[in-house]
Amino acid sequence: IASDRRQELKDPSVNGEETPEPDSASIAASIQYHAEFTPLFSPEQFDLPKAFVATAESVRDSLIINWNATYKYYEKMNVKQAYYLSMEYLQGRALLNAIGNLELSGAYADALRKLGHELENVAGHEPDAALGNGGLGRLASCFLDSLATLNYPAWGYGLRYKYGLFKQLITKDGQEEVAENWLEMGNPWEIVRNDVSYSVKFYGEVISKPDGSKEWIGGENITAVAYDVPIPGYKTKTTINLRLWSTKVAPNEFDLRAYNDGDHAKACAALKNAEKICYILYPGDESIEGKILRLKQQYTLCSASLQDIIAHFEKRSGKPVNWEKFPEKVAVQMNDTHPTLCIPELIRILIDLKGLSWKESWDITQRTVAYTNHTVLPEALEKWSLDLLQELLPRHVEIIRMIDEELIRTIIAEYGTENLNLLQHKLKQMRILDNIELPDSVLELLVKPEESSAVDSIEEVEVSDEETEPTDEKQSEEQETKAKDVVTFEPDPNLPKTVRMANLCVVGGSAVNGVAEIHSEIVKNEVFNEFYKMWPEKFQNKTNGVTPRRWIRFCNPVLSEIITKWTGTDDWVLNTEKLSTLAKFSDNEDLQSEWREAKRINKIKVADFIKEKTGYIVNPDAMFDVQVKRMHEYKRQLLNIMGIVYRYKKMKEMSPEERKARYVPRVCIFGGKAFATYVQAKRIVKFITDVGTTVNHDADIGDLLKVVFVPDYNVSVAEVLIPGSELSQHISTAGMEASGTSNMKFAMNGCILIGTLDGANVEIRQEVGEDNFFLFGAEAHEIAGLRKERAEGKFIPDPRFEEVKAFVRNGVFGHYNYEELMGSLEGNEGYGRADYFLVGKDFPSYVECQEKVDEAYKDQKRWTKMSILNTAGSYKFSSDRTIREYARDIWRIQPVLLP
Ligand code: 4GP
Repeated sequence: IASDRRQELKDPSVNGEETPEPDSASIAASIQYHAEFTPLFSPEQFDLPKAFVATAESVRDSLIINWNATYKYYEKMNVKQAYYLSMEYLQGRALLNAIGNLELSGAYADALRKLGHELENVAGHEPDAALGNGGLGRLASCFLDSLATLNYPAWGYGLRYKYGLFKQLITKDGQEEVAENWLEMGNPWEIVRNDVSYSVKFYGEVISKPDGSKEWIGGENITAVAYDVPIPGYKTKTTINLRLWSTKVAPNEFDLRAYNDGDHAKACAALKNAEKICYILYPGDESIEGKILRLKQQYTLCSASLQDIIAHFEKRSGKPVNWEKFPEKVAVQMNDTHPTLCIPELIRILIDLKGLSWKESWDITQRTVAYTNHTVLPEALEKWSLDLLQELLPRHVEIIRMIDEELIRTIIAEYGTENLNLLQHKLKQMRILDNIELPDSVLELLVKPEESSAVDSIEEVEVSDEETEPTDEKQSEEQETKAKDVVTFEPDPNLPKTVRMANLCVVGGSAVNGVAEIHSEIVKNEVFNEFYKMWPEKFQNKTNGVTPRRWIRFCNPVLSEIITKWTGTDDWVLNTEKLSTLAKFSDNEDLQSEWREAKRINKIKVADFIKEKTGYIVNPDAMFDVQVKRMHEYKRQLLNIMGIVYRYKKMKEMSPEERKARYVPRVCIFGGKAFATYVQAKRIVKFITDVGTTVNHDADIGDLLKVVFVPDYNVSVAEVLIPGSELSQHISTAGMEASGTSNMKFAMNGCILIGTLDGANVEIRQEVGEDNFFLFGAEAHEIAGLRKERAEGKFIPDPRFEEVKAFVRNGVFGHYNYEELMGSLEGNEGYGRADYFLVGKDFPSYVECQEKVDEAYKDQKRWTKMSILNTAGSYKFSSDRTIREYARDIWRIQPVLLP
């Protein structure tokens, strides 16, 4: 009946694969069909929520056709495929992106108009798929878009969190978190594959079998089920897959007897236990239960994905399976350390289930897996308690011990056993197992034959400082002091025994990459320096990028039209090098006035949005100055707001005429979520909103200064704010921001950056030109010295900074206790790390740089030229460029065009 009805409605997807290009009439029919048959809504209405679901389902039909064609072709050609494993994907909304990529935006807009709705309003009813926290998750989503667009055979794997991260409310007390129920109305983009499910085990024990092999048995069992989200490429039929795992109770685990006996809690325990794994992203991990849950999440992602990847490989390769070929057909990328367990999991499957030897399995794994590092913050380099891991994944711990032993042997082979001091240093830095005794077989290597009968081990050996290896001044100094100490390979009973996941990634991966040039240097020279010295060839840089489809073409249609007009083609969406053509017109008055007009249209949208979300009315003729990103001390939203307070204070001290002449009117916009347990970040949110409350109601100031905190920053909010921004702030303490990607989006949209020499800012400044970037602040190589100076009490703060702190302490922004916040910017005992992020140090250069921004803005011709040159110079930061580099240098995959 449904099929007949579809015929009647002339649904283009009914008659199989060869469908004519859909026109607005056939699209309208398809939307009507889905509206009629969608079970979510009552029949009489066709309101916006229903129109959204029906429209999305009609788009999904086209995507499924392309998805199937892509899948079948890859099967047939048995191509090498890359698999991106990530705990986070910040997909945002999909409707406009999908129809844009299918080049059906016009046809869909017409069809919906026929049915009484505007496409933009319908699209606004889609909830954001916010399965991520920050940059790392959004990068993964940009990569999927580029992979599909460039026709690379690749899939993403992740988890289907029921509630995502959280929804941020801004109240008078600052940030409040509530669960984000993004699946409440169903998700029209996903296709549940009940036939693609895998069993995932926890706990239990490992038994040795008579033939010497091992088996992991018993424990808790759950089932991971695949939910596929089709990812369409731009102007191509290639549609790849984002496979998200959802967890449910394993068959036969539901306790029917308990249920019938009335013990419902007991009967449902297994059910809940399985389902809760996929409730939220990053559950609080202060408690032991929280830690177990996070580990279970990570292992679920790794185990289900690898079982699936291996099943594909076996199916495609036929019998008998030649496992040697596995790395020629499969590349696995670990997005940060969260999927590290895929290393021991792959080895476990190969040894225990496929019967390969340790040597073969280890070799295959190392050739298959690669690792991207996204942060240098020590607290983010994951470490798990050995005991916890041992209990939850006993077989994996055995395998990790084998990898650790293999590593120790490699280190010994490289550096010898003569210099035990040096060896101790290397093992301390590089071992995967931290503070854990050396395996006996290794201890034997360290004991000279004549000593072996006298001592059981060489836990304590006196060494002389002549044997140290002075690689550089700092190190030789360090070693000199240590050389006088006793060398010991015994664990310290007062320290925890842990597994260092990042070290496991470096050892197990074929490649390790940072995400911007400066960050990759820090990765080599600081974070993983000892590994770099041993395996320099493993280390690479892959500067991040963002998709120009979502981040200009679709979110900024007015600017896109101008770019197409002035570059003479819309080809720039695929070949961003074409953007550089704009540079030669940067002084052209016609282009300049069109450019300004586009910005104004986008600013009006931002002003409307601000009014809707915060109630504040802002003037679209003011400069829009934006800082949107996760709330974190190193990103220094505090520096920004302290600068604003300084500006406000100066304004208050001036006559109205004076301040009008001196300052450009500004709307300072903030957005970003603070992690629920991050107290200091939440204090900063509260501070920003309090400053806004005072400043925005100050009649003396009027439109000269407004401070707005936009709640619940996410992909869709970014799509509104970025096109309408003029200045954007990327002001992290140098050396701490791995790359940043919103800086790239802002530059692409003709927004001028104020920033430190950090992350990708360095490369953006190079590309757009030094004159078109507002630079300030200490550089990465100075930071350690500056922190030392601070700690020794030698730092003398600028009087302007002292003035601002005193102003805040006077209660100008209300009676909330700002003592902790202000105190943290001083060397005071008891306030944490005493301005560890060097806000006080960079404050004077920051406010002086902001004065230059005002001067530049007063000259609108100059400003517009800078803006055009930012777009023109941003072409390198397309994720298409980044993905080509990963494909060429790490995954070794080729584009595959569907016939
Ligand atoms: C982020 C980094 O903080 C950011 O600099 C970078 O651009 C982004 O990854 C993508 O590489 N890191 C995270 C994280 O999101 O959770 O560590």
